[in-house]
Amino acid sequence: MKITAIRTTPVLAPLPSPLRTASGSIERFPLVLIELETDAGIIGRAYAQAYLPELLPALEGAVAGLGGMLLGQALCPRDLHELLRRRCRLLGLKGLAGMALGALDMAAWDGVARSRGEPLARTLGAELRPLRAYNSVGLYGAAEVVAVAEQTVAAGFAGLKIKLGFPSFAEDLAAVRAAWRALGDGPGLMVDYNQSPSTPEALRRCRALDDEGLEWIEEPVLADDLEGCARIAAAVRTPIQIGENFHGPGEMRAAIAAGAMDLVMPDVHFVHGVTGWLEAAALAHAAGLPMSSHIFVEASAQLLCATPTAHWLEVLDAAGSLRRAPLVLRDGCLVPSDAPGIGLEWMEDAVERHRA
Ligand code: SMN
Ligand code: MG
Repeated sequence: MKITAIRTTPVLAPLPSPLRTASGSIERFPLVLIELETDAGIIGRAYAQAYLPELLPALEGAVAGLGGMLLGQALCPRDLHELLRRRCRLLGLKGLAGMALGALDMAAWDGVARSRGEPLARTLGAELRPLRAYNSVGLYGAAEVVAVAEQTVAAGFAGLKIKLGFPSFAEDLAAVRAAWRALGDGPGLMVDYNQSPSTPEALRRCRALDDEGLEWIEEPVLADDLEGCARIAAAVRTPIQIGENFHGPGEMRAAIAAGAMDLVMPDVHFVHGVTGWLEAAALAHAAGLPMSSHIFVEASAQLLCATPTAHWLEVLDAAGSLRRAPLVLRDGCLVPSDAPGIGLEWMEDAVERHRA
């Protein structure tokens, strides 16, 4: 089976509500939808995301440019991954090049699974199984977070992640305690600083949160401050979680070597796709690190089934407004799609409506 075409569609996918973080707000998710077509009529689907709408044209250009290198190649995801890694050797695979690699890799693996008529997890040799899921939301003060926590309980999630990083720690703590009161003794609670505090301030705030019973504290410092993150992980009992900003498995390997965290959560797109995720999952297994996902809920649900140290699945449904199949949540777990591939079928009218 050979690749005959790569099509890209830029969209601004609406979210149910704006996603405020201490490091910026997202109103609509800038996505590049990808179709990788083969001479057997199979179409592999995936998407890339850019956070910033202003970068959507550049991301689409990177996907189309690297995608063009795959035309005429056999649909063998590992070989395609290696071809692109070699071609990008001089440039490096951080930023847009790595993001394009990751998205094309996902589309290729989706195509292989579709050609076999099976969900991606089975192509990877794993059986589908329910995955403990948490509701991932934005930055809410103590007053607004109550309704969000109540909705989380009503929806049946096993956990809730709220973002922190208010100007004062008192506001952080008030939001945590208000969320806990509304959650009751059911779901777990995680917090995410999105790299916003300085390292000294992060150490102060993480120490002050240490007795709040949190599942984890995420990205307390800048993603590339591995030494600072390691100091915080050593200083507090609450698990420190990072990973969404690992650009490729190599950055995860460096973070493990630095002892930077207690938990990992690679982003399947940034970590260079399914191929990169599988390398990351092996690193986590060897290091004994529980491994969770970051957005990309559809692909992550398939991949966590094939991840030895699978921990939590994040539900922040960036493409939900465009996707035909709704997410299925049961007993605190997300039930992965059993459709062929990753399970990405788009509502064409919604895609047109939200085309960038
Ligand atoms: C996050 C940040 C920005 C967009 C989506 C998600 C966050 C997370 O870091 O972990 O969900
Ligand atoms: Mg995060």
